[in-house]
Amino acid sequence: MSRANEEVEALLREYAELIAISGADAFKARAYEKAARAIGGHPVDIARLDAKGLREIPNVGKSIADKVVEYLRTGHVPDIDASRSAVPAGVRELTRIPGLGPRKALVLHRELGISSVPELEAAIDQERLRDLKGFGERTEQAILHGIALLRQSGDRILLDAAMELAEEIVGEMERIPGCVRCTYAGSLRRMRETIGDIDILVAADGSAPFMTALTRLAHTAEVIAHGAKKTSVRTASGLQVDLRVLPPASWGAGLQYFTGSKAHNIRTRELAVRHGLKLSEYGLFDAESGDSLASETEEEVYARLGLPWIPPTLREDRGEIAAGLRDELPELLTERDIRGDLHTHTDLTDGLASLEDMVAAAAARGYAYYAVTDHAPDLSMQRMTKEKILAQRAQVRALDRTVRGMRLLHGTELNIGPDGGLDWPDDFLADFDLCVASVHSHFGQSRQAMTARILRACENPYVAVIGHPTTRRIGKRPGVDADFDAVFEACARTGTALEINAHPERLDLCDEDVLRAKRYGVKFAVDSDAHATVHLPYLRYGVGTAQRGWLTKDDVVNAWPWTRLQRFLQAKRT
Ligand code: DGT
Ligand code: CA
Ligand code: CA
Ligand code: ZN
Repeated sequence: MSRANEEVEALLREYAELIAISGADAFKARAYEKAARAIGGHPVDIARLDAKGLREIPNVGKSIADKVVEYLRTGHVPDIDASRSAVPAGVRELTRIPGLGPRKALVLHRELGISSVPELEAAIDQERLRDLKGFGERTEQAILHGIALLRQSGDRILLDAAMELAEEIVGEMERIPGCVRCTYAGSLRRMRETIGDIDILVAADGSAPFMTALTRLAHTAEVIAHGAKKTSVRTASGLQVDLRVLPPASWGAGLQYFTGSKAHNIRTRELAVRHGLKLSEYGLFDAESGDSLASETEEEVYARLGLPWIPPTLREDRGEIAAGLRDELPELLTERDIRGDLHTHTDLTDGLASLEDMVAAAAARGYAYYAVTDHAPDLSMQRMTKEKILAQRAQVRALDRTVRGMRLLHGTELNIGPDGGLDWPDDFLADFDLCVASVHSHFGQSRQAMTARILRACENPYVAVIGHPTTRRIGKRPGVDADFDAVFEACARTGTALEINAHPERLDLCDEDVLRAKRYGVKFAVDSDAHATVHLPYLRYGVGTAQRGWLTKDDVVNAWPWTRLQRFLQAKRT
């Protein structure tokens, strides 16, 4: 996705939030939010568009287009600056609490003068919220839970945002003469779902030009430390970037060390000690003589410890060293193994792109099959009907005949109702090629009710995939409370795949759940849940999560050839 599109998406979202907080005009706030989404999902770099071109994007009218042009030209929009200064900073801080919307934040500020998270905690403690209209004990509990979530995510950012920035920085470094190697390390190389800071490594004989380049990046807002071994900067969005320049001869040892995780490094160092060796960021040395034994590549370092090279996504001290010593590391799923996407949307519901555009973008990715799964009617704002979905099916069938090399599947994303019921009767579901079923409402049910609800969906013969099984949104909404071990067992027994939703804000199931579900023999579907053509590449983050869950291509149904996938779908139905 283009940086300008992303920046403007964030800006317009912020403006929508400011409008909502000031309580002004709900319609206007909604209009800005829609425009933000449309620009974020627009396949063309908006920096190349004029006002007229911008207005051709759905949901972008004249006033929004003018603001965008102004922003792209000057970096500011007076109206947005004005509403920024009109809303107290404390109120905006309150809206960062997951589950606390702008309306409630404003009431807390107006009625109780609360303008920070600690003040809010104190007010809850003194039971001052209960007298406010629309607040009660349940709200208090929800807010406290939201505050805990906020603290937990801290200042970490989502994987995709860190990845895009890191790849750009690596690109810059590689252009500098003298750069022998460059890559990102740390949690990003391990594909963790959130990133604390970005660690960039360069192999070169001299460090100065690289360090200086980092301090001069367009993104750099503040230089935290500028040295010969390490330089740290902070970007305008508050993210820290650490750059280390290593001598080419110790590249492998440095990369191994700075990739982590810390827990994995502790294990590898212990192993070194047992062999009478010493492992550091500079190399693997003989503890007595001090002779260097390996340092240039990671492979050499691991080999000298009696290990195969361990993929970064496994380096979390979850048994990878023991498995490596037994030569039993899994052959991990890669993005190249993925043959299709089984959960995607079009503008028939809340997607931004037409069926034709989504299919063309999918075909360009080289997929062998592709499922269109628009929302079913129980998500009432999507206004789906039987007629509409059948008309889409006819379009899909017609298109399928013209697209070469890629098979189109017509599916739907069903809503798992509060009692586990689905949108349409079984005989109607039977005519879809594939149904994904997901929870989209009633998130607060009891554990018992939620478990029974999901289990009932698993038992339905036409449900092939459970979509985003926990429904969490990272840093925004916790997952639902259910007995997922029971769900995993049911999925394995009924032949229902569990989704690894690759949207960077979801990554649902998460790595640890994947690892646990795999032990039950569950199969998985790694899907983009794309609502725009530019979302299809999110798949890589789902693959990262699958790797962190130790999955091989045998575990993932959309890494299978069509005939095997078809057998899987049929087996459940019969
Ligand atoms: P993050 O930034 O919080 O998302 O997580 P990491 O894993 O990127 O952690 P970071 O940036 O503090 O350090 C990068 C890597 O450097 C880390 O994964 C392992 C290594 N490292 C850093 N500090 C230590 C340490 O005190 N001991 C050991 N063994 N390794 C460390
Ligand atoms: Ca890091
Ligand atoms: Ca770091
Ligand atoms: Zn969904």
